[in-house]
Amino acid sequence: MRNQLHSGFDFYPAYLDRAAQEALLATLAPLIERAPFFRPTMPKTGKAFSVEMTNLGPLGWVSDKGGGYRYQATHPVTGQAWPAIPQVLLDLWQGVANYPVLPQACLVNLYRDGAKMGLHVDGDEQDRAAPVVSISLGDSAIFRLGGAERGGPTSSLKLSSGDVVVLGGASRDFYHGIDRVLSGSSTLVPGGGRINLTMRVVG
Ligand code: MD6
Ligand code: FE
Repeated sequence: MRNQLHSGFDFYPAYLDRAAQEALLATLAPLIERAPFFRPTMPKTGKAFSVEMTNLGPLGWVSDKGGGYRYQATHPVTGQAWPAIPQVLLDLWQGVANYPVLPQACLVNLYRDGAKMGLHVDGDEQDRAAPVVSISLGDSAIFRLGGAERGGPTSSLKLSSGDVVVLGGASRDFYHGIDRVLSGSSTLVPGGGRINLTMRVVG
């Protein structure tokens, strides 16, 4: 079932059932072992993100004080190329993105105790026509969606394990973030917490 809540913003609750969520996590585990989670830092202040990250695909999103927000082909700690995006994720993209190009990057966000993500626009991709497809696994989270201007009205939406969100059309440039994660609301992720995957065409 697809709900278009705003222009270009599609919400697919429970797109993946529990078995599919477990299978996806099992597919991801060895890839995350090769490309372990790292903690990005803010471009200006060098302050650490509360979210840990890794990537899949030819390009991965990274941030640090020296280099700022960017995409690069290698893991900032291991120096190795990112593992490929698994076929099951490319199939999911083709099922919901309605866009003729495959994603080059899949950012993997890990939210453990108290992690959150401030309001931001995904702005480091040249191809602004391509949507961003997001998959939530594990603990539920409160997602906040605003508009194109910072400081405008926002609404919140609970994202639960297996939910898929597509930010396309006008909503591709909308502010959004994660207010908080509801700790203990899911048993999916070993050790608890939430994993979010966002697939992007970088351009
Ligand atoms: C998250 N998601 O759900 C953070 N970005 O953990 C995002 O920042 C996001 O859900 C672009 C498109 C969809 C998203
Ligand atoms: Fe985002």
